[in-house]
Amino acid sequence: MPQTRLHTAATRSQDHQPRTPGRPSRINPEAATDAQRRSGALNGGFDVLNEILSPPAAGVEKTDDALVTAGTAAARAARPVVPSTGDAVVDLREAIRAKLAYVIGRTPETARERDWFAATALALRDRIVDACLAAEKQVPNKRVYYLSLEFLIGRLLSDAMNNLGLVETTRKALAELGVDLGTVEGAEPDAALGNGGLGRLAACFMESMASIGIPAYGYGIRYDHGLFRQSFEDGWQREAPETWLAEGNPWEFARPAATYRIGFGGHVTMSMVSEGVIRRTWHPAETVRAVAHDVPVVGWRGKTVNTLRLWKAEAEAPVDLGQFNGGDHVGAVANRMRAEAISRVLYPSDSSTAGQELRLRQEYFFTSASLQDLVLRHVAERGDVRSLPDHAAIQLNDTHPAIAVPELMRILLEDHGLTWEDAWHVTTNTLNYTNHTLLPEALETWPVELMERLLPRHMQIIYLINWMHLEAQGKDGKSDAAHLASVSLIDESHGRRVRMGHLAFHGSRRVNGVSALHTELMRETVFADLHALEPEKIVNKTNGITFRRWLHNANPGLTRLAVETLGEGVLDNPELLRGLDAYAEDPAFVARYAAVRRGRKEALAEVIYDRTGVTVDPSALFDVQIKRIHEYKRQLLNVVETVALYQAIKSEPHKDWTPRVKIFGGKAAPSYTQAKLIIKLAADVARAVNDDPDVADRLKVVFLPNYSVSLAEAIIPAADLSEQISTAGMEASGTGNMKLALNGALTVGTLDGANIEIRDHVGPENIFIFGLDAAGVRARSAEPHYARDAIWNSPRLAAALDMIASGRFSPEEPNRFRPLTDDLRHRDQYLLTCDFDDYWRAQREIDAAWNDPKGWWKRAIHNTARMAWFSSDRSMREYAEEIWRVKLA
Ligand code: 26W
Repeated sequence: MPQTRLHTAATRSQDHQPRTPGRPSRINPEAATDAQRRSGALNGGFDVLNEILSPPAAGVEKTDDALVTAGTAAARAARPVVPSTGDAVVDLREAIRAKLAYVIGRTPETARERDWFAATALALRDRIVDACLAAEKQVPNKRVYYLSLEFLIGRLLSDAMNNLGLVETTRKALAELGVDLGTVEGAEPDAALGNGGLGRLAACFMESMASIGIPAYGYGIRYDHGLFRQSFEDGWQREAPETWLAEGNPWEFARPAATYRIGFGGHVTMSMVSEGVIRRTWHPAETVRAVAHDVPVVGWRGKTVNTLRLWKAEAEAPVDLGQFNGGDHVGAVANRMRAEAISRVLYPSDSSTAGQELRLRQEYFFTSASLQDLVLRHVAERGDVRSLPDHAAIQLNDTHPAIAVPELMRILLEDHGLTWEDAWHVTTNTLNYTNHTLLPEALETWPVELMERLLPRHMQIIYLINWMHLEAQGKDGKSDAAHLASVSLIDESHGRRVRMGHLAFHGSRRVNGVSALHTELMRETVFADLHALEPEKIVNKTNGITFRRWLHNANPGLTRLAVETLGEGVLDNPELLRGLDAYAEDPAFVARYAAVRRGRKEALAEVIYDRTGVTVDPSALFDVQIKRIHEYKRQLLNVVETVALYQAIKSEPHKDWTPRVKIFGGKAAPSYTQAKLIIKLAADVARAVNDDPDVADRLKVVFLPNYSVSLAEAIIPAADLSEQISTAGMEASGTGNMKLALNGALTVGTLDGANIEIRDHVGPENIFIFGLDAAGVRARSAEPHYARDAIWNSPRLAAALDMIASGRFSPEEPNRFRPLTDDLRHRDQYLLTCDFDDYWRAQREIDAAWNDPKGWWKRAIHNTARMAWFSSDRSMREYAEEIWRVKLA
């Protein structure tokens, strides 16, 4: 057995000690298990309504890190310190004080903001632990295992406080210590263990599963460095390593007792077990240890606590003493470096496969550790691995963990002695696969040669699975070469490569897309032939977002308004938001709704000033496009329209233009040259427009650096307009579109991904749709010279492109943007030119709508009122029922 559990006996006391790597932690177990914490608000009932209803004290609105300027001392001085006598507050205050002293080793006088954050998180974590330990004792009938290479969770403090009903208690406890909660929240680094949509979806799903009571584990990698930090140097994106763990992570429990060996390379031997029964055994050349680190995920009202288990890679031996003693001090740790590299950094691309060996090592590393862990748990609880499908449902988040198909087979065959048929039955009744993209460059394939070298046993298993799969085609009379080539797990057309999507599809019980359109396109395009073989397999599960984070936490003002209008039930049942429809034209309600937005726009204006130096007017229309930078998402369409608008304003400077602020945020993959050039163009256009006295504040352009979950929380409640303008058929779903609409931004969008379902829910009169639909895109792409014709037919587009190409925005380098304009003129794969005029029309319609405030707010309120279906609680219920077959209480 190449992979065995190193230790089984959990050493609880050790497990529960908070780790603060990089710093000797002074742990006082007595203080850490302070009995007082038991009398906290957990036992005292939830003051949720009060938490939401009580207006935040001045200056303690949710803040973004750049806004947190008040130092602890200043914050202390600004607040009168009135000791409380309330039990919950006193208990928490004392718990925080104890953590500060005995875990962090600081006094209130010497503590930095970051120390207060750690002490607060540790004190709250204690309150989570009780529920956690209680959950561990129960064996649920079925658990969900969500395998994802990415979990883009952001900050956890607000989430934890809110779901435990302890926001006000914490605020008061800290205030009595002279510390401002907003400042403490701002000191938490974002856990940016993901790139974008797929990673954030995994985080929303984890929160929803805990909130609706689905027993679940998330499995991923504990990257030392999450998504890179983005800065701008003269408008060019620069990347710097992100260091979220530099001062430890107070939320996590290191679990050295849950460590597994992960093998790589080596060879496979055969032996005869009995007559005719051959056993193959893998002998890896190298092994790496996967050590569990658990982050508790608290559900709404603290009912369920699930676990996000992240694996850290460690070497078998920290140092080769022989080499060290021989004087080779670097060589002595080379092996360790190679092992630890696996969990060192998140791959920063979500648009094309890196195709590098380290990526495949990451994928196998976390998949194998997770499967070993869950199989061990199952056997410990149920005795027989054959009943795995009855008690476990595994969800593969995209193809990144698709190696689970041969790995689960290997574990069942080698470690548990199952027959091939039994192992295949267990595998294909436990695994499920979610597809998140149909873009060809993002569909994973691995060279057979690399797989054979790194995972020789898995490659054998894949060959055997494929052989049986293709044999079955022959039996069904479908043995023509074209059909076999299309359904084969191996692509023979560009060298021999394993198609991870096909492997995941074939090894899963259910395969899902993430919006109605996307699922339909899966059936019609990439998986058409596999779909024809098993028409029941593909199902749709439209994405969702957790309202706790994206409404309650991000927008407490709007939440308070909803609660005051509809009652606190709206916190538990988002469908009740529908009641706001009745207030869409109620002047008093509209005034309050508008005031909430205004407050958030003022706050965002400050963030914009702090980070870019640009002054914007909060009464202008805030037009927001926040997402990864990718050609198919068409930030360039937005920038070209900005240039056209700039030209229009310049040619008629005295016209009554609707004031607009175009706000961009998003990162480009470091190697994605074209995307980085789009960022630079936005920056150069911003410089020209913002400085032009003719424009006089009627158009401002800002690119906020280092877009993150926390920045999204600051931008989304302040947005008036949401840009969802991808080429139809290319955005699988989108989830930012849901967050913005829920918070009352109107969408300008194409009929793509979940935009279509958003239109169905909010009503066509409350969304601005433009451009070609997916069928139109397909037809138009087939026309020769479509871009040339579109530009020819649109003088406005032609003029904007000419201006960019002329070097007007880059006088120091006139040809800088030729790669963009040449591409639009000659190729335009994303049909920007074809959609331009209709986009312009929609934007001018939006200008007119903005000038009718009553009409605008009515539409905004209808958006908030009608988005309940997009709660990830709904998504999770659908998965539970139709994919996982998990019964909900
Ligand atoms: C291997 C490189 C790579 C890495 C990640 C390719 C593709 C990905 C992801 C599948 C890209 C991604 O994040 N897709 C997004 O998933 C969201 C959640 O379902 C959707 O809302 C977005 O539309 C989709 O682009």
